[in-house]
Amino acid sequence: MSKGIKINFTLLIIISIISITGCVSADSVDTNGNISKAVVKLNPTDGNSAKGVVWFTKVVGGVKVEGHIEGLPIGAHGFHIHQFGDCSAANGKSAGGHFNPNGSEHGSPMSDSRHVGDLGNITADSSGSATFSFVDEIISFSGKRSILSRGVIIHEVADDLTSQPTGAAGSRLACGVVGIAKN
Ligand SMILES: [Cu+2]
Ligand SMILES: [Zn+2]
Repeated sequence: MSKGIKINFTLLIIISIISITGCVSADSVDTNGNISKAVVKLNPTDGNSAKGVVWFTKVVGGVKVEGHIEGLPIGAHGFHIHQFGDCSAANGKSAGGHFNPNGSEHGSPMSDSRHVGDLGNITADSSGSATFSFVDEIISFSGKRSILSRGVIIHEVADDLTSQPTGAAGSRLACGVVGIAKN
């Protein structure tokens, strides 16, 4: 083998290693297709100002939910995964009802009986911002309970965690669709 060919061959190997590891480490989907992180960008519905981003990260025992929402009225707001990843309607109603693949009753995220999409409430401070982080044991990135491509809704008022089937959380202030995160 001539010296020139050897150098080219070495370069090729180095470039291959960089591109392979680059793909694996910079993506939230591993080589087996398992997803580790998802994200939703929430946009205000017609006439409202609530907006923000929520990240979903696979952790031991569940999925960590971390977000920051702005432009909210002060106080608690119902926060749910809804059945459809469809925010096309001006009022957000196209996202359908709460994501409920098990046909359960509406409830608190801590309850045994809840919709998969029941994530409870987020609370806005005096500046209209809500920052939150918690782990949910029910939502998933695979199978029947997968939240990928589903809708996320922030509501006008608090979810009372009891009223059927919506928690009486009022109208929809912001809507977004859960997608696979870049990293
Ligand atoms: Cu909702
Ligand atoms: Zn519900």
